[in-house]
Amino acid sequence: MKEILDNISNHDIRHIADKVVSGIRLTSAEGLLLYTDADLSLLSRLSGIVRRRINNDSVFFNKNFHIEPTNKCVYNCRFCSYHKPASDPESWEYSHNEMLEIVKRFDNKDVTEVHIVGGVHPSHDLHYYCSLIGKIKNHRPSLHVKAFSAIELDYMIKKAGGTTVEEGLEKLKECGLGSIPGGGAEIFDEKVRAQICDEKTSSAVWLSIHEAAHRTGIPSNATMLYGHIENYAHRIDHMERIRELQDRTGGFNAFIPLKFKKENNIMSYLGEVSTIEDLRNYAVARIYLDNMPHIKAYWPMTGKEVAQLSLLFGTDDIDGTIEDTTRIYSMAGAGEQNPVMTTAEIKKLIGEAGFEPVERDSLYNRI
Ligand code: V47
Ligand code: SF4
Repeated sequence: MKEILDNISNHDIRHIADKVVSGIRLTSAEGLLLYTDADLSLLSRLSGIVRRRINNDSVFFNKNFHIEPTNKCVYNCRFCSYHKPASDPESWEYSHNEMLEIVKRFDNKDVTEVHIVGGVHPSHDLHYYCSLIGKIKNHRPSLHVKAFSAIELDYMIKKAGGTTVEEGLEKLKECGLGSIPGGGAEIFDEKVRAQICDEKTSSAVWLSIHEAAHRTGIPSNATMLYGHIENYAHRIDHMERIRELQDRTGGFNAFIPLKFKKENNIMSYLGEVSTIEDLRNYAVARIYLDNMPHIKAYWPMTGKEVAQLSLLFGTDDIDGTIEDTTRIYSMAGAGEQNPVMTTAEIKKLIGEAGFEPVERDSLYNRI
């Protein structure tokens, strides 16, 4: 390592690298310098040091499937390729029975998790979704239900009325909610948010819902939508707000960077950032978020090859088998049109990159 450090000619980057090697937290100014001034090979080395410190050579995956209850949404995020107003002929929604049928399709498979996210339906409230989770858990008690972005939670709890966020989350937990996915975070900077998703739940409320979930004993994930109109300072600000909350609660399991995909949305004109940019971003996230247990490369979005490459840039989780049950990302032009990976394929992908594949449950216990 000394040799690597000695070869760094930029004085500031050398100082940052020294701090990373010594396990000292970076300031936001230093995080920004990593984005702007560090070369890719150094980012790979430094993120590798942090990932090994936290996760050794393990790369985690799980066996899961998705349910997308509806594409009807009261909001109109400019980057979204999925939502439709309730009056649109292309809008759809599943009934509880139809969603239970999806769950039953996996009765003979050893999946451990169902991931449920969709649009923010105008008339479905907390009671509707509690009842759905209850029916799923009744049918298959061992299945972990990871469900509803903070945006859906904000709306469904307000819609039901008469409960605080914390009480609403308690109720969902009693019905069987196991954890909360990381969606809806986008970019926390208020000016950027106003331009890409002005009607949506604010950054402060997103963070307060996750904080309340952690207080209630419900773990969660955090995402960041990057590669659109934001700049590096916005990304560092986003990660800083997550790092600060994680210091207080320790309730986040994973951070998932999501690259903006351009198909079928009104921000298409922006194009997409390169794979190199994705790798830089994974590495900076791994280095900056020193208190985040896992950095996830979500392969249905990145494609299998970029997910594999990202393992050399700090990621240690590639999500799951998916079983061809999600369309949200393929509609935006993501790499995988029919996402499904067998356990053998996942293990091969991880092994080829030089890491140890570890099947996990939703709370990162080894299976
Ligand atoms: O919040 C929407 C993103 C998110 C686009 O917690 C887009 O394990 C790129 O949260 N290009 C929802 N991204 C998905 C999500 C998620 C995904 C995987 C794993 C987990 C987890 C959570 O999808 C939204 C938004 O940021 N998104 N449109 C688009 N055009
Ligand atoms: Fe609705 Fe989510 Fe799409 Fe925004 S990103 S329009 S909240 S489905």
